[in-house]
Amino acid sequence: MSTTWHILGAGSLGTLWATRLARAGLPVRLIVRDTARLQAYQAAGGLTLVEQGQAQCYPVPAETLANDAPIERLLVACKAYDAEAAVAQLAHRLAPAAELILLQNGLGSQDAVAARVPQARCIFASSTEGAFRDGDWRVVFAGHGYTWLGDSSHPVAPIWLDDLEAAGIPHAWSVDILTRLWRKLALNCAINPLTVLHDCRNGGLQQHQCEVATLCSELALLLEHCGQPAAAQDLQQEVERVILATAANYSSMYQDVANQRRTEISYLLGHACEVAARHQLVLPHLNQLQQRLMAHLRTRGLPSD
Ligand code: NAD
Ligand code: KPL
Repeated sequence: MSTTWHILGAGSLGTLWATRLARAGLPVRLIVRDTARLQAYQAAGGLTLVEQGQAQCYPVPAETLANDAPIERLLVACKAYDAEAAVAQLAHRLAPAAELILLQNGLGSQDAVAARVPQARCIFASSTEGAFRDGDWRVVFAGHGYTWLGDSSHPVAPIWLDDLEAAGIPHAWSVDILTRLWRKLALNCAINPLTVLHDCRNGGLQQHQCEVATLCSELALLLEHCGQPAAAQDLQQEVERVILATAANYSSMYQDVANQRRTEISYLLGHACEVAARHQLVLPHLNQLQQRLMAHLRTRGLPSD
């Protein structure tokens, strides 16, 4: 009998994972905040995944945070700023050898979650898949990608990677997951805030090459100082490549701001600046970027953390 996948966070990525696991016949349970959300979910009849224009509804069973059945495997699919508090509400339900898979972008939230549940194994993930909600309990699979998973304190891959194989979730076990997360964080720091401040698509940053290059050199310095030299290698070239390859797209942070949604700034640029300060590393352009972005968010009435 397979272990149940509990999914915390019925948003874009949570739904993308829940529906594919359920489609493969694996046991999945969705965890929603409260009875009102549970009733709304039950009225909808399940989670809908839209792929290549085709919508399919999956009646994944759901429960509230208040349910007290033990949890052995938990996919944490909340935003970085919600992850720690959401997991804290479930900590008492975790079985002794529970495993958590943390899908959050950026860095900082994973360590906060791990500190809340020291008895559990926390597996970090970095995903390039793309999905967005086009209605309550409805998600559009927008971009095929890959998910790397890893555990820097215990490099042996878990057997449930077979479930991901069965569900058609493209993935790989990574022995250097922190390097991957730092590299993605650096890419996001070099691109996303500037797209917000210059009000442009990723491709618009081709008009701001000097600014991008200066940020890349400060980010590379930071990565070298915090024990991640591999993540620093050819950073600027990769940033330029991503800007070209995604020229027509709006960055995720741009989309958050445009839709009046809280950003994950504290786990991206905020985390970079915090780690730099801890290493007494002076990175003036990165700090100035953080200040400009925070001021911009405040003028839009959005949280600056
Ligand atoms: P989302 O906002 O669509 O979904 C998060 C869900 O978590 C929401 O439904 C929210 O209500 C729920 N939630 C928050 N706190 C909760 C609580 N206490 N109890 C129950 N539910 C709770 O977010 P998303 O886009 O799926 O992103 C999740 C993470 O994955 C982010 O860190 C994001 O950066 C990362 N990511 C997203 C994508 C993507 O394409 N969407 C791609 C790569 C990485
Ligand atoms: O991941 C991204 C995002 O928009 O969050 C890219 C496309 C790499 C830009 O930083």
